[in-house]
Amino acid sequence: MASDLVSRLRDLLGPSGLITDPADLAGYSIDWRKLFPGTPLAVVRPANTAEVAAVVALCRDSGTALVPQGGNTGMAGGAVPDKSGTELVLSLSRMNALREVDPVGLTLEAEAGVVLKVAQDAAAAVGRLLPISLAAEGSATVGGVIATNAGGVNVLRYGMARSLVLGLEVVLPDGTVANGLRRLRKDNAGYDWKQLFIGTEGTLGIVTAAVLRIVPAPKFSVTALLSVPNPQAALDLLACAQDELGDCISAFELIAGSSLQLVEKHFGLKRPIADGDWFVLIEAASSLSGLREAAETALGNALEQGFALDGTVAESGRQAADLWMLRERITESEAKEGKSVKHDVSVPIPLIPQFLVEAGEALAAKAPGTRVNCFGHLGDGNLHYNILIDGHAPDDVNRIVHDVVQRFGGSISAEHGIGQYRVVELERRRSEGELALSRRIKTALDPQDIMNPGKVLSRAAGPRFEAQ
Ligand code: FAD
Ligand code: 2HG
Ligand code: ZN
Repeated sequence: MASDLVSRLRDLLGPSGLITDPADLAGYSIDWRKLFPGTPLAVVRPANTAEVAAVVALCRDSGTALVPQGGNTGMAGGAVPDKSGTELVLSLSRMNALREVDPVGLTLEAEAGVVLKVAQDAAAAVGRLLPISLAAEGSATVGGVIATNAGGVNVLRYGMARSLVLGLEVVLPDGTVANGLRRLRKDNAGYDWKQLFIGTEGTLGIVTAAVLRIVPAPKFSVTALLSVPNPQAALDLLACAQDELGDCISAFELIAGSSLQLVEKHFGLKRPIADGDWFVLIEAASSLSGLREAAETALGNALEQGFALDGTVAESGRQAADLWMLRERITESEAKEGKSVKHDVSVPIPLIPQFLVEAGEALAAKAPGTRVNCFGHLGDGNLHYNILIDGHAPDDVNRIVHDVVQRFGGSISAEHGIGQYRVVELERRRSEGELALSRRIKTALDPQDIMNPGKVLSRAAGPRFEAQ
């Protein structure tokens, strides 16, 4: 049966569209954190939407599970197959045409496999900005960013990936192509069905192409690194900066001093200001002059009121990039430091200082010896509250932190998604009504449970099929 499918796939896609050699499968089989090793039946690399639809139709007819994969930079193990040797990985890597950049209509149309950085550069080449930025942008793809509803460092100003998607083309689990590649700002004609495929991690269909919103590129920007006495002062600084700079603030990142120490230890990068417990990396951008003066006024006020203790403002693009490098190297430094459990959490912004106190207390009491690596997008209420577990059981540490998150009315995944990493925790913490609704949507679109099964929701063996 499986060999019959593989030979049909070979006929359909030709030699460059199918990988079966175990050595070549390796790179597609495991997530970058090496937490979820899998064994694919094969990897298919269709060259266009029609080929994707034909592959999906073959999978539908044979009941074969499919796992869409973009750049495989996801944080939740969503893009890799299980160990059964029966799941097909569908890589979008050959669908990498950047179709059009429209600097007047402010749109960019790209196939799903286009690397985010390539799309950003294409927008920049005509003086426009694709306003989504994350440390994995050199490998993450347009399709993956949409499928995970990625966030990154500019959400504060421009929103998450969802807010940038104007049009979408998807292949449904029965092989139907839904082409909604419209370039419209306003479109209330019928259901806005594209929302179903944004952030659902390839469990409802395969994104094959998208039209994204771009914006005029700001001409001026200011980047500053400040040390702050505590997280509450960081919030006071945010309010102070918002009073002076308004919606020009494009990034407001909180970084623990211990996170910068990891970056210094593993990459030799030194912060240009004195050591401290907490830091804020702030960026503002505008096309109107006077930004730097406004930023200096805001920072002066913050220093005067004691919200900031020390600070530096980048004098050049190079210095700004160096400040950002301190922030962007944290993930890799954490990986080099040891085994960690990631918590990509959000809580209401004003509650962040108290959340940090209570999460710290819970860990000290129940998992002594663990170390916190905390950094993240303070302006969005999203912290990466990662724990170097030093011998403790990952699931126990996970529950301790998520219990506190739940008490604060927060989310256990602000931007990275659920994948296979957080399925149990999601099902533990979402209300029954919300889970029932999610299962109903999944069953309606994918009654055979062939589209990335076991990701986001647990496999269909139980309630989904019983409900039919
Ligand atoms: P993959 O990892 O290949 O896939 C992710 C999920 O999407 C999987 O479930 C997969 O099945 C599905 N998928 C992929 N392509 C498609 C498609 N075409 N159709 C349907 N489903 C698809 N994320 C953030 O949100 N913010 C950050 O700041 C951030 N920083 C990161 C920094 C580093 C160093 C790294 C390694 C990762 C970071 N991430 C961040 C996570 C990751 O980069 C994003 O989730 C990104 O959007 C994933 O894109 P990808 O192409 O690599 O997707
Ligand atoms: C970031 O903000 C990413 O840098 C990665 O979302 C976070 O490593 C992490 O946990
Ligand atoms: Zn992040």
